[in-house]
Amino acid sequence: MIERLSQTRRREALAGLPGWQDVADRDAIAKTFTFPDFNAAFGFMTRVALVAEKLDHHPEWSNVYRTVAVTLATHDAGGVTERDVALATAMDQIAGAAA
Ligand code: HBI
Repeated sequence: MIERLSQTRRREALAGLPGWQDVADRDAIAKTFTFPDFNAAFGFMTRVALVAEKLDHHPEWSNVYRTVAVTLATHDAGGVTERDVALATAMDQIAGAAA
């Protein structure tokens, strides 16, 4: 069973993930990505979906026009783990290539 991050590790991880923030009312991290248009936003989601399947780790997300709001938590652990850091890192890389 994977473990939730320590406070120290979580702060360190968030410091390296620009735009990602703690969610106020639960143990999770979140970011809203904004793209030039819907096509770029949906392309991002498509590419992330393939990575998520490969990692067997899946985002909670919603899309409105050219924005994608993402929340990450590891449900099996009841909070934020290295799996969320890995998926957040992949999302930032993919968004950088798509924006
Ligand atoms: N995605 N975010 C998230 N959290 C999980 O705990 C999780 C998941 N995707 C797949 C998954 N767990 C499976 O490994 C288990 O439900 C078997």
